[in-house]
Amino acid sequence: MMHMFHSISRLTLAIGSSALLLASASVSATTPDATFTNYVQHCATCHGMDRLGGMGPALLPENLARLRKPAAVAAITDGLVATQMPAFGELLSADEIAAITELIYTPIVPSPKWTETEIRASRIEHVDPSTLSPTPVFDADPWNVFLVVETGDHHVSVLDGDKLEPIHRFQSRFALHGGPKFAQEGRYVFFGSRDGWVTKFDLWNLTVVSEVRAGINTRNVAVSPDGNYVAVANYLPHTLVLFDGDLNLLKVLDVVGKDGVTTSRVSAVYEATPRKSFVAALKDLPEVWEISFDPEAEPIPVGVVHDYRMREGEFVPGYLNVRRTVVEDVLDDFFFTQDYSLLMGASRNGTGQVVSLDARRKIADLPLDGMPHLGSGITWDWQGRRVMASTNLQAAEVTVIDIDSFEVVRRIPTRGPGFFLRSHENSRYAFVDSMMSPEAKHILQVIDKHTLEVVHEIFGTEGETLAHIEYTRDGRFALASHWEFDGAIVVLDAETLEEVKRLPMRKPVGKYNVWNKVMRDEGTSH
Ligand code: DHE
Repeated sequence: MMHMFHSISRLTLAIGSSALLLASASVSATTPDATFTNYVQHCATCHGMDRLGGMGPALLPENLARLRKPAAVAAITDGLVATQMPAFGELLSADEIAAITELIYTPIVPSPKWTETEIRASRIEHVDPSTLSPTPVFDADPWNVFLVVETGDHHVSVLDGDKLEPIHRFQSRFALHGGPKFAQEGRYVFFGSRDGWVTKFDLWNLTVVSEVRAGINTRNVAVSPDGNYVAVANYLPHTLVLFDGDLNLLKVLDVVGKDGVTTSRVSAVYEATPRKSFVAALKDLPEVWEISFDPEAEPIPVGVVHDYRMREGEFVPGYLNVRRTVVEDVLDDFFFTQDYSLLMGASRNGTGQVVSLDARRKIADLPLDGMPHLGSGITWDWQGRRVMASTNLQAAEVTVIDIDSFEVVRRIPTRGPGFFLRSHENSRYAFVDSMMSPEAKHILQVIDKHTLEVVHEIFGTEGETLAHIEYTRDGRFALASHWEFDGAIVVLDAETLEEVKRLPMRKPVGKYNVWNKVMRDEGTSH
C-alpha cells in the first residue's frame, strides 16, 4: 500500500503546470497535494490508489479516451445514474473537480505494469464448476437465446429468442466491448471489458463462473470452440495474454516487433477455427501475429519467420508461440475468408491489403477508402460470386468486395458513416446504421442483397441512435438497438420490416444469438 501511495503522490506532482495554474487561479485546495488528498479521500476506494480501477473503472487517459473532459467533469459533479458513482458537486468546488479531472487524464509514467503476478492474483472463481447443472436450467431453446449487452447500467440481459422475452439479467464488468465469444455449443460465454476483465459465464446455469483481469486497457477476447483456450488483446500493457478455459493463465506474450525493440498495442484478436489458431492485429507494428493452440503444431523455423531471439537453424515450438507475417503497413482491423487462409486488412490511412497466412505475405491490394469496419463485415452469394460487405467509419457507404478477385463490385451510398452491417443466411436483406452521423444516427437502412440497393429505411427518434442488428436463429426477426439510456430492443419482422414489439433496456449496445454465433452464420460477426 505504501508503494502505491508513493506512486500516486509522484503522479499527482506530475500534473505539473496545468494543475498549478488551476491552483493559482483560485484556491490552495487545488494544489497537487490537495488534489491528491481529494483523490485519496473521494475516489481511491472505488477506483484504486493507483487509478487502475477497483469496484469502479480505471482512471487513466487510455481508459478515458472515449470520454471527453467536460463529460468527466459532469460525471464527478453530478454522479452517474444507475451506477454507484455518487455526485461530488456539493463536497468539492468546481476548481477541485477540474483539478481531479486533470489528474485522471495525466498518464502514469512509467506505464503501470500488469504482469503474470497481477494477472494470477486477480483471478476469481465465483462457483465450483462441479456444482453446475450439465443441462440448461431454463425452458427456452438454448440455441435461440440472445445476450444483450446493456452499457447504460453495465448489465447483460438473456432473452428467449422464441418468445422474445427476457429470462435473466445480471451485472457485468464496467464497459464491455467487442462481441462476447461462445464455446462448447453455446454453453459458455466469454466477455471482455475495456478495463481488462474477462468474465466466463455459464449460460446454461445463468451464472458467472470465473473472472480474471488480463490487462489494464483491453480490446477484445477470442475463444477456441472447445472453450479450452482464451486470448485477450491489450492496449495497456502491450501484451497478448493466453488462458485456459477456466481462465488460468497460460502465457503472457510481450508484443515486441521483429526488431526486438518496438512494442505495440494489440488492436484485436480473432479465433481461426480451421487453423486452430488465434490471429492478432497490431496497432503500432506492420506485422500480423498468429498463435497456434494446437499442441501438434509444426515448429516455427527461423528461415520462415525471423525472430530477433533466434539464430539460423533454430526452431521454436509451434504451440503457443508467435508466427509473424510482416506486412507493408500497420493493419488495424481484419476480415477473414471462409477457410481463414487469407485475411483482408484495413490500415488507418484507408488502404487495404490481402494477406496470405500460409505464404506469410501480402498477395494483393484492396481498393478501400476511409476506415472500413471489417470486423463487422458479412458475406453472401451475389450473381455467382462470393462477396463481402463492410461499413465504413469515415465514409457514408457500404463497400461490397468480390472475395475471389478482391475487386470492389459496388459502393452503396448510405445516410452516413456507420458501424454495423448485419444479415442472416435466410434473409434477402442486410441492415446498416449511420451511427457516426449526428443527423442520421436514428435511421437504419435496409439493403437488398440481390440488387445491392437501399430499398427501405426505418426511422427512430431524431437525435437518438438506432443501430446494431442481430437476427433470430431462423432469420424471421431482426432485433435492433434503440441505443439510449432509456432505450429498447426493437423487434422487426425481417420480411415485412414492420416493428413487432419493444423490450425496454438500459442503453442496449450489442446483441448476440447463440445459434448464429456458434454456427458462424454468414450474416453476422464471429
Ligand atoms: Fe467496437 C466490436 C474496434 C468503438 C461497440 N470493435 C469491435 C471489434 C473491434 C472494434 C476490432 C471486433 C472485436 C470483437 O468483436 O471481438 N470499436 C473498435 C474501435 O477501434 C473503435 C472505433 C474505437 C475504440 O474506442 O475502441 C470502437 N465499438 C466502439 C464504440 O464506440 C461502440 C459503438 C460502443 C462501445 O460500447 O464501445 C463499439 N464494438 C462495439 C460492439 C462490438 C464491437 C457492440 C461487437 C459487435 C458484434 O456484433 O460482434
